[in-house]
Amino acid sequence: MIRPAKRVSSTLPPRGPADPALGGISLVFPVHNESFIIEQTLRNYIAELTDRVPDLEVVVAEDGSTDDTKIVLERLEHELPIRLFMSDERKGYQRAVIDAIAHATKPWIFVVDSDYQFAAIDFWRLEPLRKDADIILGVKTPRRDPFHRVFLSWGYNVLMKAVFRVPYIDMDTGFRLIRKSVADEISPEIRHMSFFTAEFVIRAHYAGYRIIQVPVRHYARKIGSTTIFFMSQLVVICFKQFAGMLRLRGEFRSRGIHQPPSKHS
Ligand SMILES: Nc1nc2c(ncn2[C@@H]2O[C@H](COP(=O)(O)OP(=O)(O)OP(=O)(O)O)[C@@H](O)[C@H]2O)c(=O)[nH]1
Ligand SMILES: [Mg+2]
Repeated sequence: MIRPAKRVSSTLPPRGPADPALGGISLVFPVHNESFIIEQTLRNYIAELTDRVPDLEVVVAEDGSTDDTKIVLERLEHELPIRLFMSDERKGYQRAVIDAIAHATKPWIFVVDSDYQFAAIDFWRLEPLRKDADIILGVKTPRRDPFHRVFLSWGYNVLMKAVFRVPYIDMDTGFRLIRKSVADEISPEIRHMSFFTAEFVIRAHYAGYRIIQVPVRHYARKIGSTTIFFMSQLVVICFKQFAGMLRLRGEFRSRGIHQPPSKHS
């Protein structure tokens, strides 16, 4: 089993061009209440990738925002090469990502959180690995979140590794490159864990897909508020996730789904 390095390499691989033979990339941003940062995020990623990724599209999937996010996005739609999808009803992170993936048209999908906690140039740490993998996870190294979040996430990942015997240390990362065919196959099956995307990684692992982990830099949220984890909801979220984990394990058992014989990580 290949474990990811414990540090982000100080040498950044060449900043492109992305290998055209491996196919175009849909850059997908889930967005909810990010009015203060979304313009900076979109402009920086588009500036970094437009001339270096031969066949790029940018999908922006916003829903349920109660701040000025929709207005900002409507303005940017006239200026930037984005495909904008908005909805008044809040979908939640997981459903928003699954719906956005359905809108993507390129052979690869680069799903990135829109609050700029990841550097656009770190895309180049993931991109060259496309030839050897179906899913490339950017592991937050080190994770720049409040202590209670880091601790809970650590416990959660340890539990997932114990229950499903998977080698991944950051399954919910908001920085990942996924082969579109894999996303299309796995997404409709996701049903047990509503707040995280770990279920996607576990299902892909058990389906035998190649998953690679790469350390990437992570930055503290600069502005805006936590949209997924409110302290008051954490206990409920943890309980629901645990129940979802058990249901997923039960489903695997009843369907006779086992670990694939050998894995890369
Ligand atoms: N479309 C959509 N996007 C969402 C939803 N909830 C969160 N997001 C986006 O998903 C990404 C991840 O959410 P975050 O709140 O940044 O999650 P986090 O990084 O784990 O936690 P904080 O940054 O501390 O809030 C961000 O880009 C959010 O704007 C949702 O219901 N719908
Ligand atoms: Mg965030």
